[in-house]
Amino acid sequence: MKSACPYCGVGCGVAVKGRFQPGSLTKQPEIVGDLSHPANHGALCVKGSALKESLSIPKRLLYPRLGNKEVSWPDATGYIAQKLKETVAKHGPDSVALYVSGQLLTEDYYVANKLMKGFIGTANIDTNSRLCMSSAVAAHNRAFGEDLVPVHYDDIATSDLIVIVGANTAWTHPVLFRRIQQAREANPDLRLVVIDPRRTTTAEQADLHLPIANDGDVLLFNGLLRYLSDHHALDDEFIAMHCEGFDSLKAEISRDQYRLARCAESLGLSREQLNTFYAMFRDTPNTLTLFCQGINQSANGTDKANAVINCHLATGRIGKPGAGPFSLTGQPNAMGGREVGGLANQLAVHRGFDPESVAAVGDFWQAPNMTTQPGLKAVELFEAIHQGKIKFVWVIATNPVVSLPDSRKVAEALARCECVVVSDISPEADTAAFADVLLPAAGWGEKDGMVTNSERMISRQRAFLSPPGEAKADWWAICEVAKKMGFSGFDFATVADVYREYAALSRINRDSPYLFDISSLSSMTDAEYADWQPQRWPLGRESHLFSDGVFPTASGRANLITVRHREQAARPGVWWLNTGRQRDQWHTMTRTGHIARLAESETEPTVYMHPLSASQSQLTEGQLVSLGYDGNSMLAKLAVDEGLSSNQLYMSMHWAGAFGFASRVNQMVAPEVDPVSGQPAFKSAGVTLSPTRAASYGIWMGDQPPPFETDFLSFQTGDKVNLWRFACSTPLSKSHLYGLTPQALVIDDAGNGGWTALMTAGTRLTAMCLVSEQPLRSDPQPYTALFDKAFSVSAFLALAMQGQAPSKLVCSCFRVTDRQIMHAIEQHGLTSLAGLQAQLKCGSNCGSCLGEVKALLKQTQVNTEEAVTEGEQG
Ligand SMILES: Nc1nc2c(c(=O)[nH]1)N[C@H]1C(S)=C(S)[C@@H](COP(=O)(O)OP(=O)(O)OC[C@H]3O[C@@H](n4cnc5c(=O)[nH]c(N)nc54)[C@H](O)[C@@H]3O)O[C@H]1N2
Ligand SMILES: Nc1nc2c(c(=O)[nH]1)N[C@H]1C(S)=C(S)[C@@H](COP(=O)(O)OP(=O)(O)OC[C@H]3O[C@@H](n4cnc5c(=O)[nH]c(N)nc54)[C@H](O)[C@@H]3O)O[C@H]1N2
Ligand code: SF4
Ligand SMILES: [Mo]
Repeated sequence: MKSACPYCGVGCGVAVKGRFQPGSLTKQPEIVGDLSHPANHGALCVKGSALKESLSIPKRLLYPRLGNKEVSWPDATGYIAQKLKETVAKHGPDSVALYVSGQLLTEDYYVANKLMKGFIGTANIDTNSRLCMSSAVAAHNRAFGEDLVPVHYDDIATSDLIVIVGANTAWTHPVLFRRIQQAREANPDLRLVVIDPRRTTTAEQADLHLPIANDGDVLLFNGLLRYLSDHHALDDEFIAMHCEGFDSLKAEISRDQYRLARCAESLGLSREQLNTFYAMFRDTPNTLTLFCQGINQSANGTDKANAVINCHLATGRIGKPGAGPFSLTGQPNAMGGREVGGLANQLAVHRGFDPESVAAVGDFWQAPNMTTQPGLKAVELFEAIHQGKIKFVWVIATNPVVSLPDSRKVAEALARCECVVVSDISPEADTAAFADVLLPAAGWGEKDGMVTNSERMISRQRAFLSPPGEAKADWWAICEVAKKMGFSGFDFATVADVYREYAALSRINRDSPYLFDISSLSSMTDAEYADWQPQRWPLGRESHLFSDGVFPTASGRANLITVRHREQAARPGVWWLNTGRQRDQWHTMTRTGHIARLAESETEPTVYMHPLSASQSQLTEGQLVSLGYDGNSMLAKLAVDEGLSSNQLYMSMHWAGAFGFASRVNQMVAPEVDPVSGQPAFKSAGVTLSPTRAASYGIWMGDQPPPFETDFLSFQTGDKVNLWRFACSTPLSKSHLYGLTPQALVIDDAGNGGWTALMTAGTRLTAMCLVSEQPLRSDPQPYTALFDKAFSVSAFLALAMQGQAPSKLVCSCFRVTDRQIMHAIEQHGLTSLAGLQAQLKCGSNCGSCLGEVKALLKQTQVNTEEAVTEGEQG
């Protein structure tokens, strides 16, 4: 059976082989890449390769809950409907809200939007796409008149210059990155430029990396436009025939700040670096510019995206094979959600709130309470909850207590809210703790529906498992509530019915400038829906959007938007905290945190800084530090990363729930948003950082958490035994541990003043605790093998004697560490990737780690060459 991966916006197809039996996921069936899917041609990244394991999450929500009681679905939906009606009757429709997700299927999204905007009569439905794509959406709307991505994945193969700006594609859209690497192999002229203030894995693999200052993007692209203009490299004819707004933009870029030399200085680049990029762009008509959260998640994210689009419009590099601005979508159905109008400021089928659109959509829905105004955007929406203006909120398929900025305040808002409903698959999602009503959702593999990926390819997710307990599809739950509220128009018998209605609605765009029209699918039969093969819309059209130079604006011309770079105010005493993703985790970890091989690449909440900054601040790797923002603090472990600039810190967004406990990074991120899109500036938080004295550092391994109080705690899933990393501000003493676990055997480690406690039952080791006054440098992983067999102290001592130097997981698919790679290279004198892969297989499955593997090979070669040269000299 064919389906689509539920993680990123690449939208890879998967093939499910064999039959799944509920409760026996370890048996035969396999989930592999779908060779016939146009997005991935069979490839999967490390997260996609772990989909089977992701299905067995430790705790599933199985029954609806009201307070602490399990209730039936009719009782739960009846209660929600009643609450909604009462609240609307008492306080008006704007006192209720839905907060949904780019991980919903199109049909879920459609009915949620219809219920709120047409029937309850409020546009207070926003989505986590606000945190993700809304700046790109706003920029597309401003430039093109409609939220459209004009690029196809196939363009990668015909491009000669790929610019990746504000994206760590090798980690976040790995299968697409692999396609880029394949194109580079096939076309030696294809160059890759990466623009990112961090030297990421993606940047390391580029021909040119521009480590620009934070939020320097508008300056960089306005500077590019200025350069192109000065070098007569603009497409005057395209501008004259197909664009508006050039005069104003031209006046802007004539300002002195956009001269190359000034740009380079402000961006922290050399003139040569900047000139190299500008000249490459000038000389390469087939240019693609890929962008993601380094652009979108910014206080000027919409301007940044328009600065990129301007350069493509002004050079006519749009609507053609191999050229165009390419906004990468984050979530699997962020694009589908934009199409149905899941954002509070969109209506449906790409329409806004102009009277004509409101009337057209309202007529189609036969809506009794059609809303005429945009609703509150995510950050404002939770602010309104905090202020008590919104008294009912239903959160579906997103975890805002972790993922919204200023997350403590979000938690406070939910705690105050009169009625909070949460639909999730996991009872352990942080937001679930605030629910008055918890609804068990059917998850990936258990439900059917459509998704649209980054290149507008519509694919089917298919059910191949029955949902556990009473979990139900989200669209069904929403329709049940709508029906119980007395609304007609939600009586869908199947999910295909929902899709057909949605497709039919898009017919209102037929004789309008809007291009989104999938109405030919409204007559799809059930069998056709079941057999749906991936298709890109506009359906049946191979040529690119805008290939005719016509844009869906009133004039038919695209808008060049005049955007201005503004120097940032200095933030003395404050570190710049950049946040984003790790290769092996998905968002708030509810679906990937329990997979041991994915948990190994970042094992605890970690804040990274440049090694020189660390030594200047007298900080050492592995020590506990405290970040501070707005009177709050948060603990994390310090690690060094040479890819960061001296004032920059980096932390991943993932740590949450039972993995990161108190260390959730968004407690440290101010709720600053882009004024146009409302998207939060997650990439430029300002924090203080100070060392925190820990008297004991340790790792507890066992089935149960450590039985003592800790001041810092994080959890890592292991496959032999689980690991808790901790730190205590008062020393953890041996006698204290004896008191708690009298059967402990304690062995001193004379080397570092630490000790190890071993807890046994019969011949089995049940728990082990490594403790030190200093940050632990040893790798606990080898010790986990002790839990696998009959225990002997000598086995422990043998491992301890070897000294377990820290190592880092490089290849998650085959679980190969950097130490193993270095060892293999040295042991066997390997010089090639093929030779290394013959030994260890690293990087031979999903390829996400190839950059790191190659870097290690190169590093050892450099070391060897140095040794040889030194030898020769000597
Ligand atoms: N492994 C993994 N993959 C994922 C996800 C996941 O959770 N895990 N989530 C998916 C989702 S929803 C999304 S939205 C995407 C996000 O995909 P990406 O946007 O590629 O990922 P991020 O790590 O958020 O950030 C991208 C980069 O922006 C850089 N950046 C920060 N500030 C600036 C700036 O001012 N200018 C520029 N040019 N760059 C800057 C950061 O250093 C970072 O490397 O990933 C998707 N894929
Ligand atoms: N600091 C910082 N914060 C960020 C970002 C950043 O880069 N830095 N990135 C932002 C971005 S781009 C994004 S997209 C967000 C993501 O943030 P969230 O959307 O909050 O993260 P997820 O963990 O994906 O949350 C999805 C939830 O839905 C549940 N779920 C899974 N499947 C289903 C289902 O079928 N139905 C239902 N009802 N529930 C389901 C999961 O268990 C989980 O609790 O984070 C944003 N926050
Ligand atoms: S790149 Fe990875 S996470 Fe993204 S859709 Fe493909 S397999 Fe899934
Ligand atoms: Mo996202």
